[in-house]
Amino acid sequence: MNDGFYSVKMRAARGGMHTSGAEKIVPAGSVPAVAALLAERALGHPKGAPDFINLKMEAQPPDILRLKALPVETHVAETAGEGLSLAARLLAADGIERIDEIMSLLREAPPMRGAMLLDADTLERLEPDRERGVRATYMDDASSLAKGTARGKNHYAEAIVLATKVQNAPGIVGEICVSDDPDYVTGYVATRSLGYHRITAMKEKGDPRGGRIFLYRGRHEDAVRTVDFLERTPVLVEDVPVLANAGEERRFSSLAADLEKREDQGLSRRCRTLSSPTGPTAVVDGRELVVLSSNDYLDLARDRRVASAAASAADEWGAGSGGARLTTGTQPPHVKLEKDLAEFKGTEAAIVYASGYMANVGAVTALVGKGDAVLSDELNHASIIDACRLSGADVFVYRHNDMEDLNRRLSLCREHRRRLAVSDGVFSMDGDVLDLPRFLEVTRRHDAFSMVDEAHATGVVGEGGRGLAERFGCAHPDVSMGTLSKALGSQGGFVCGSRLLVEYLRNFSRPFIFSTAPGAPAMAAASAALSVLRDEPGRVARLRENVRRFVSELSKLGISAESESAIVPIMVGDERRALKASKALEERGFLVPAIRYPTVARGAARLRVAIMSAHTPAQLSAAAAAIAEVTGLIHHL
Ligand code: WAQ
Ligand code: MG
Repeated sequence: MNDGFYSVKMRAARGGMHTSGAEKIVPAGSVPAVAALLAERALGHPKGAPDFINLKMEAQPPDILRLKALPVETHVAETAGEGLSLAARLLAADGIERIDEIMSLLREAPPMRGAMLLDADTLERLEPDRERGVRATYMDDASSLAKGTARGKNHYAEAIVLATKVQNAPGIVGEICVSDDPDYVTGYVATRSLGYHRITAMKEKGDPRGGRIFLYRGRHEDAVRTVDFLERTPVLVEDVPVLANAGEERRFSSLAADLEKREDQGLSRRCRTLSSPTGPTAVVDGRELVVLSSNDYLDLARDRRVASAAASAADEWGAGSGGARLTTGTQPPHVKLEKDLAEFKGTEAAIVYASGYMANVGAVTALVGKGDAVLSDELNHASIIDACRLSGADVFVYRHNDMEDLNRRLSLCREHRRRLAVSDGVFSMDGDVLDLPRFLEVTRRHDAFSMVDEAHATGVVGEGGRGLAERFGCAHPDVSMGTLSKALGSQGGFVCGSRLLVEYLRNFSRPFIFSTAPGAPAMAAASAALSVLRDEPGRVARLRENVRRFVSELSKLGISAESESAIVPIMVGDERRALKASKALEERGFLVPAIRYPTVARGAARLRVAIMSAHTPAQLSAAAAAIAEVTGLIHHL
């Protein structure tokens, strides 16, 4: 058996009219299969069953020219006008002018089987047969067999093979292509140096006119060599880039466009990798930075007692729980933690969720729904905002920490079945604290449920870090939500409240019912953190002292900041400036994130400093000095 290559060509017609055509270059052994496949393709063509099929198989020389596929770039054009002017700009960038004239030649020519060959500068037509045009042939994707020969027509793969051969032909400087398929509006321009630029709209849908123009520079008498290369020299094209289908391309390019817009607005986000345990310092990109952005306020995440509680729970109970709490996911560490949390807060009961976000969504959506009212502080955390929206209740947003406004709005909600007022305890981006006694007074007056998110208050606010009720010496709200993931150094969220409330949430709270229970290691770690907190209340005092020290250092440097928690915002305003300030701080050795929309309002970007009990006085004064320097420079950044 012959181990060379064969060209296999198929051409089919019906009533003298061309219906389909295709060509392959394949090893001898594949010829029968490919011939069968192409016959099948001809017979099944949507233009109708052919009455004539020509299958031609020709041996090729063993040393077939192999060419690397042109690089591909796709441009989304919304209209043909947009697409055509983009095509013109691209070609002009490679020295091809007179595009308007070239385009009208393409549009006005009668349908041709091949391409026009034009002098790129004088626009003279050089093709020997003007009715047929120049047909590039004897070419294939080198890997088409490995991929399995496509049954249908793959416009893209065939076009990239053709364009690659054409741009490698002597004298050719560019190509323009518009499909003659009325529904296929994607076309392309190609040059050897720019590559293959797909443009998703090169004509209006429904327009059957299409065609190709090959642009040539050189002596006209040499054009015969170009035509000979295109029509006779076999070529295999390697590394044809795989492309998603056009619909997918369009779907994803709409995502790419949104991302680009965010980038332009200074709003794009990336995850930084900290390649060391969380703590007051961390290694980022190989450098040790002072971390001023961790919620691990009491430095408990890496505390030996906390971390080894997680490790031994993993040994004893496994890494994951394997089930939802109501099915098979409840283990002794879950039960113990809920008891510990209730005891810590001084409530009857507690319920644990997989995250703080879920605790908020779980509590709010269980308590209120259609026909109910939920009242939410305008600066509440995103998880509360989402919870309110998801609940289906009527949502009323009241002015920040304005109990008069809350009172007024509650008095307009008498007709609702239930009322729930929900507020952050410590506002996560501003660091200020809810006036809990007044909040309780107003909600009680209107017979509304009160809910407070103590995510940033737990371990921080109150003598023993027990939160707002401890700090104000008042009762708890009906629903006291908190998280295990911040000062407790673990992972998860919780709600403390009455036994009735907790039983209700276990039955009606969808994120509790339908999530896998967090693993025993996270539960055991949180229980260990609570016991450290009980034994070492000095940590909370040290944190408070650090915040006081940092704020007073800042004020000595002329920056007014204040905080009743561990969060100290430094207002910047403009998003890009905040980003630049954050970068400048990182260059100086401090990790301070720029907080931007949608976390805070547009134009209210800020540096958000989070203090830890473990920061040293030296770290804090150096940080204050760097912040003063950078914010002083900010208008020049
Ligand atoms: N050689 C020269 N010209 C040709 C050839 C050929 N082998 N085949 C077709 N043409 C000319 C002919 O005038 C056609 O009317 C015109 O090109 C368009 O051919 O998604 O489908 O087969 O990246 O309709 C381009 C975009 C699709 C692909 C092109 O062309 C993508 C296409 P069609
Ligand atoms: Mg066609």
